[in-house]
Formats: sequence, C-alpha cells, structure tokens
Amino acid sequence: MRYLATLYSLLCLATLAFGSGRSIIRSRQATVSLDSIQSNGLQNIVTWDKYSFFINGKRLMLFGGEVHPYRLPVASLYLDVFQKIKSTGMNVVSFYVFWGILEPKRGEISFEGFRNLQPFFDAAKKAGIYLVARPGPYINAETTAGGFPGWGSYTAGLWRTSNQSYFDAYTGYIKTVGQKIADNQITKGGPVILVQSENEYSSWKSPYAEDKQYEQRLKQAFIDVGITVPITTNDAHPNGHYTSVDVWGYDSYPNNFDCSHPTTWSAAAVPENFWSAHLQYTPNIPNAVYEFQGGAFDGWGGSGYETCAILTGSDFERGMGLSIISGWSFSDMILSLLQERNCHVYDLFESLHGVYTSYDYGSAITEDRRLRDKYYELKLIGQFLAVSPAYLTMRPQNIGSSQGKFTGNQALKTTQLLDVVGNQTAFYVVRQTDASLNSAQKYTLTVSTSIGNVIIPSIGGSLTLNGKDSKIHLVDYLAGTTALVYSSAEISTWETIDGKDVILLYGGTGELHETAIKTSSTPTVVSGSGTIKTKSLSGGVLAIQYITSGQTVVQLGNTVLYLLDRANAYQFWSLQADTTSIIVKGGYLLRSAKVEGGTLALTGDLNSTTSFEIIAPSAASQKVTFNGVNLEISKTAYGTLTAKKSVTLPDVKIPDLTTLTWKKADSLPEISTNYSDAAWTTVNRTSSINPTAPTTPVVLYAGEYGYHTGNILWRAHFTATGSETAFKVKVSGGAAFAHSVWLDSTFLGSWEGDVLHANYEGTYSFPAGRLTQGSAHVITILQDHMGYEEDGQSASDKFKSPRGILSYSFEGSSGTKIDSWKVTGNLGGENYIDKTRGPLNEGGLYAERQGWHLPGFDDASWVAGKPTEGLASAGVAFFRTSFDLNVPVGVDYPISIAATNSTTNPYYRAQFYVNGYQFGKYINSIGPQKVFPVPQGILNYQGTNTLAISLWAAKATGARLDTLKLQLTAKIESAMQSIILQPAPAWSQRKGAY
Ligand code: IPT
Repeated sequence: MRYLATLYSLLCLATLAFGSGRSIIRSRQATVSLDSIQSNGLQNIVTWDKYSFFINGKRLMLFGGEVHPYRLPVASLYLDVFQKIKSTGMNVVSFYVFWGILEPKRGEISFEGFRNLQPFFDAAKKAGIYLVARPGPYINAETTAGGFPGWGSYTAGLWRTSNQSYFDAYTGYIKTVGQKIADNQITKGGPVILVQSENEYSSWKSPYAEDKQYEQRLKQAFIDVGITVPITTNDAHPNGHYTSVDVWGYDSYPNNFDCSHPTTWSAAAVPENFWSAHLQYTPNIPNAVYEFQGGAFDGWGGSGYETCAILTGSDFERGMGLSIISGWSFSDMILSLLQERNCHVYDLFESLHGVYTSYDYGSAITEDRRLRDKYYELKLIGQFLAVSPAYLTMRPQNIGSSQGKFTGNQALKTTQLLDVVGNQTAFYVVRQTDASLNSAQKYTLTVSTSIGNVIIPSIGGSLTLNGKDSKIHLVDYLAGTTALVYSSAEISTWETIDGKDVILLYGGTGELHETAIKTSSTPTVVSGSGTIKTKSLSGGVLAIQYITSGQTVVQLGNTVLYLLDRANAYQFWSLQADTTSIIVKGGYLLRSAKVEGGTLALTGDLNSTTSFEIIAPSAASQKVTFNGVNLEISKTAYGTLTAKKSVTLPDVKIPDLTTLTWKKADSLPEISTNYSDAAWTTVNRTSSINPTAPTTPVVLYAGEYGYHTGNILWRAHFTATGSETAFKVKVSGGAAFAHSVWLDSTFLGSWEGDVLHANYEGTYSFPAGRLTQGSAHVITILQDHMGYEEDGQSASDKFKSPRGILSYSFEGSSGTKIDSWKVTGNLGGENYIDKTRGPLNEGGLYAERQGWHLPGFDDASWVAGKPTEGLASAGVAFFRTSFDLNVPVGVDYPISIAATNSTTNPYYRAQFYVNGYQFGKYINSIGPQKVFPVPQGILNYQGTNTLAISLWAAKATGARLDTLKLQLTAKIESAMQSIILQPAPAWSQRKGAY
C-alpha cells in the first residue's frame, strides 16, 4: 500500500462527496502548522497555504487538463474523457462555459440539449475528477466573440470594463450559470473546487487600464450567487493583474502556435522569471499555472493538428512540462498540460486566428478520443506527481543561476528543488540551457545527500541529456520503506504491494543510469536481459548502475526495481482498487480496478492482443478478469502475474457514400426571378453603437438584425440609371470567408476567400446592356460569417467588429440608390428554431432555413444527385442521403467524414450535417481540414443516419467534392460506458420559413 498525501486527499474527498471512503495512513508528510492555512472564509473544504491547496485539510497537488463540454455534444462520452484523464494520474479538469450559446437571445438562457452542464458535473464526479469552472463571462477559447453572445455586438458600453451597460448584460448569465456551478461545488457534494473569474484579464486598449471595479463586481457576483469555493483568475502572463481573487495564477504557452514549424523552439521559451513573479505578487498562496500549453490551435490554411501534436509532443511535455513543474518556474498547481477540447461545429466561430472546424489541438487525447503518444508521456509525469508528495512543499533554490550548476556543463541548466517542510527530498531538474538545441550533453551531477556529497554516477561513466529532453534526478526520496539516496533514472510510479516496494525507474533507451538505495541486501536480476553494476557507498548505501533498455527487474530485500526504457515505462498503469494499489503493464488504456472476494476486475481498452503483467497483492488477485472476461494467469519467478488477452476487433461495414442514393436540390432559389424576400428582415437601422461607424445609409451589419452565424444573405433592390458598369462592395465575414454576388439571376462573381482577409472589397461587372434606365433589379449577396473576432484586449470591443457589408457603390453611376435592403441569416435569428442543437447549428442558407438538414425531411420529390457530382455553375446545392450503421457494442470505433482536395474547380465550401448536427465546414481551396470526426451518439451506431451536405460553388464552372467517404480512425475494444444517442429532433414544417 502506498501512503501519499495527494491520493489520500482525493479519497478523503471521496468520503465526503462521493460516498466511498478508505483509510490510508500517511507516512511521510510533514505536519503543517494549521494557522498558516488560509481560506476565503466561506467554507473550509478547499483551503491553501503558500505551498499548495488542501482539500479537507489534506495537501494535494492539482494537476490536470482542460475539456470543453460544448465541443463534445454527447453527454454520455464525458465519462470516457474523464476516465482517460484520470488514468494519467491527473486529478482535475478545468472547463469553459460559453455564454453565447446559453443566452443567444438576451434574457433567455437555455441549457437544452448538449448545453446541459449537469451530465458534465456528474461524469466528473463519477470519475473522481475535480473541476475548475471557468464561466467567463469572457473566455477567449478560439470561440466566436471569445464567448460573448452575438447580441453583445450591438449592445452599448465598453465590454470587459465596469461599464453599467455591460454589467447589466452579464448579470443574468452569471446568476443563472453561477447557480448551476454553485449547486455542484464540493461543499454540496459536487466536483467543483475552484471558480475562475474572467479570463486573461491582462491587457487593455489605451487609454483604459485594469478596471478594479469590474474585477471586484464580478468576484462579488459569483459570491452573491453562492460560490463559496476559492475564486481564481488566470493572468495571461505573471504580471500581477487581478490579484484580488483568492488564488491568483497565470498562463504559459512556451511553444506558441506556429504548428508549421513544429520542431522550432525558442532558446528561452519559458522565462526563469515566473517564480520570482509569483514571489513578487502572491508569495503567500500556491504558485498556480492555470493554463499550460497542452497543444496548439491551428487556423484556416494551417498545417494541421498532427503538426501541432509534434510542436507540443512528448519532447515538449518533458522539456517544457518538467521544467515548469520543477525548474524554470515551478508550480504547485498546473492545469492544461492536457487540453482535450473536442471539436464541434461550434469551433467555427473564431476568427482572430481563424480556427477551422476542429479543436483537436494536437492534444494528448485526440478530437475523436484516441490516445496520442504524448498521452503516455504525460502519464509518466502525472503518475510521478501523484506518488511524490514531497513535491508539494518544495522550493526552487537557485532560480536565475542554474546554468552549469551541479553539472559543471554550461550547456545545461539545473534547478535544485528542496522539500523545505518535509524530509529534505530534493529534485534536480536538468535541461538544455538553450531550449532550441537538440545536442546530446554528457554530464555528472554533484549533489549533497543524506550520506554527504556524491557525484552521480558513482560507479563511473556519465549521464546524458538527449536533445530536447529534460530530467528530474531524485535525492533522498522515500518509496514506502525503501530509501532512495539518489536516482538519475526517473520514477514513473511506485507502490507497496504485499510488503514489497515496487519502484518503476525509467530513462531513455540506452542511457546509463544509477540508483542508490539504503540496503543490506544484494540485488539480483530476476527478469530481463539487463545487467547491473554495484558499488557500496558509505552509510550502508548501495549504488546500482544499469542501462535503461527494455525491461529488467531487480530484487533486493523487500524492494523490487523495474528498470525500464521509456517505451516500456509508457505501458504501466497505476490503479487504485478501493484499499489496494496495483500496477498493471499492458493495454491501450486501463480505466479501473476493483477487488471482490479475491478477484481483481480490471477494465480498459485494447487495440491488439495484449500481454499483461499484474503487480497486485496476492489476496486481491487470486483470479483476474478483464472487462468481465476471466484471464488465465501465471506467476513469474519473482511473484507477479502474467496473462494474455486476445482481442478480436470485429469488422464493420462502413457504407460507401458514393454508391448510396443521394438526392439533390437547389439551395439558392433567391436568385430566381419569382423569388420573394418579403418575409426577410428589412434593413432599416440608420445608426449603430458599433465602434466601426457605418458608412452606408442603412446599417448593413448582420448582427444588428440578430444574425450572428453561418451563411448570411443580402438582397439590394434598386432602379438602374442605365450607366452602372459594376457593383463595388466590401464585405466582412472573418478570416477565410467568401462571398458571391448575383444581379437578378446572373452570377457576377465571388471573392473565394483566403486566410488573410477578414473583409474584402470586390468589384463585380454588370453584363453590358442589362441595366437599362429605369429597370428594376436586385443584387443578391451570399456571404459566410466565420465568427466574431475575439476580445482578447479588454476595452477594445473588438468582438463587435461587424460581419456584413461595410461599403458599396455603383461604378459608373454615383446617383444609383438602393431602394431597399433585406437580410437573412438563420431562421428566427436570435429566436433560433432548434433549441436542441443550439443557436450556432444552422445558418441562413435556404436549405437550413427550411430544415432540410434535419432527419425525417421528405426529399422524395428531389432529383437524384451526389455531392461528388456537384453542381455545374456558381450557386448552392444541397444533398441528402441516409445510411445504416451496425457497429457492435463493446468497441470504440471512431468515425469521420473525409473529403479529398479537388484541384480542378477548387473554389467551393461544403458544410456537413449528421442527423441534423452541423459537424464541419470544408473549404477546399484553403484547408487544411479534410477529416471531420463525428462522435458516436450523434452518429447512431446501431441504426439509420441522415447525412446532408451544402455545397457552395464560388465560380461559374461549378464544383464537386472529389471524394467523400466515411472512415474508421481506430478499432479499439473498449470498456467505455454505453453511449446514449443525443436527441436529434426530426424535421417538421417550419412556420413562416422563407
Ligand atoms: C489563452 C486563452 O486564455 C484561452 O482561452 C485560449 O484562447 C488559449 O489561449 C489558446 O488556445 S490566451 C493566450 C494564448 C494569450
């Protein structure tokens, strides 16, 4: 049994909140003087001192990731994500709440459909994960308007300040959402332990500065609604803004967001000033890093999330992650080393960086919930922290003078961390002085230990730091009753099992390492091909030298050492089965362990036939089952269990989309001569509070009329003077947007979009002789709305940057007037129709207004036509088909829609709807996204699915999707809980649809 403060704390919470308790005796956590513990005076469950947080009086390291529920609209998948996070050793998840989708119409807040937060709270609680709520009101998050509602774009007052009009705007939201969060606080048995106020309230447009009244009011608003857990905030950098919250902290993105250069790191990516900033601003609270790069977003035209996964991959997790947890800055709380922010179409709506319709982020867990390699690396860090409570009371000793320290090698920096409260355990964090370098550095480490000064390795040779690696060397580290005087190899985890301390030590493949142990026993290699050298040091200490390669097991007395290279270390899972700690090697993912009457029941996911090694108390593992199936176990020579589990991954038939029956209809009847726009919104505003002052006689900002998303259509009716030669129009839609222009039924041209232009002025020539004097015409403009800008700089009101028409004129005829303008976006605007799928699901295309994207619409009268055949001229076509899936239960087979790039007629964009949910926007000429994951639960894996596609061809030659298919991205036998279909209301006649 292992005795550790972190786990103890978590389970102590379990007693209180989750109803299942256990008693653990903690062996080596120094006592804290209770009068140094601080609280906000509103509760005493979540408290803190200058070293760390406490939960129920127990110290704990909060280490976690970020998940955005609104990006994964399948409530029954939350548990899967939380369990995957939990298995890394992490214990906390932070999450944003997106105001804009909850209150799309001012005063009408809805938690319908996927917007319901309760399943998210419940799943976290079930998985034993704490939550940090981040309700904004501003969240950034690469989300349209940074999370602000669309109606904010026409609401007066400077937002993100103490302006009364802004205060009036957010008060209702904070009250309603704050109440939901308050109900799920740990004080009420829920998982929420912290609430973040605002987000990166850290820079202001001149002449404005930090608005303390806003800060104070917002904090008070949370308290007034019943938030009693500590309130936090995340300064964008450790610059001391909004320190009046309970536990201030900051963010860090050391590798930035240029995924197209994934191996380029800056020389000093994490500045060494973080710790000193902490001491300067908030020396008496834990040093908290609330966002630490778990990945990177990628914009339209970007290099794709696989490159972001390299930029922030295993090297980054080690080189930067270990540094931040232990060296350059040192932190007692870290969130976001993992950012599992699943995508949904709602990711469309960011434009500052123009993020496309995925928020995979190159994170440890992919958008479709697969585990990347970096997940396993993260697990090494998470598991290590979970068994190393000494970390919590450590202090860095030599910030600012780390170069050449302890190694004598100027190419290396080493920070010494000392446990200043406990048993003087020390960590020495070694990394490249110049983080951009990849060189291999040889060194020895000279450190002071309980047996005096030693030079590691003691037996001869030298240590190596390879490339962008970083290492934590340990001194005087206690694992159960085994005293490690030092170890150059790192610990991934340890447990005391049946009286034996099982310690997992790892290093890079082929690296030389040395571990020194207080022992009177002689070590023997009991398994594996590795060899060891030993040397007796003073004080009854034995140094053991070895090369980390494969897996070698060494036994000495009551200590068992697993000497592992990294690939082997990745395979180990540390699991808690009620009162028993166990370690299991093998499996794509292990989720849980339970002991009942001598049977150890493991659950997890496998992607191939797997050999397990199980290290568990023998009384608790007389029999072992995996996902309910009995395993045939054998005993190794040194007492652990092995078992093989074969996996059969059933074949499933994925429908070939090109051979299905597809129906096609025109989705641009607006350009036909007999079309009436009488039901459209009349454009009649003549003034606007918008910081971008309108230059046109009537305001042509779609937002003013309640249209904040998707495709927007404009109609301009005019009477010709006869001398007009062209229509010049400047349209704003956000980066990568497009627009197309028609005169009556005649296509005039398009701006096809690129990554640079958030707005574009085009000149569209009229066909000669068409505009005779006195003739009546209509210009139709189709544009897309890529989302509002974020509002990163406070008091800039940048999120109000309009989407719509900024200016227009008639070439050749300055006197031509538009008699009337009409506009439409999604049917109903802010009175959006589909309360289940939410306000951002549909835009203003005719097909969307009619609900053609919904299941159950009768397309029998439509002609046959496939998206791979497309349309022959500029315009918008809409396609529908349906297909059956029959995926057996017990597996996790993620499915994506995939397209391939077409170069013949490249200028088109398509939107994909699955069972009515919009799941992606494909911009063929810009990319890079071609694969669009659709989660199970939106897709019906045991039934019929409706797929609908809009195709907007921006050139007269038309367009078609070159290929279109459904593909499996993984085949995994899975113990994830069964998936409940999200409600997918069927089509019904839409009243007043035009
Ligand atoms: C920081 C934001 O707080 C967060 O919402 C998200 O936008 C993140 O960045 C990037 O993914 S802002 C920081 C990069 C300046």
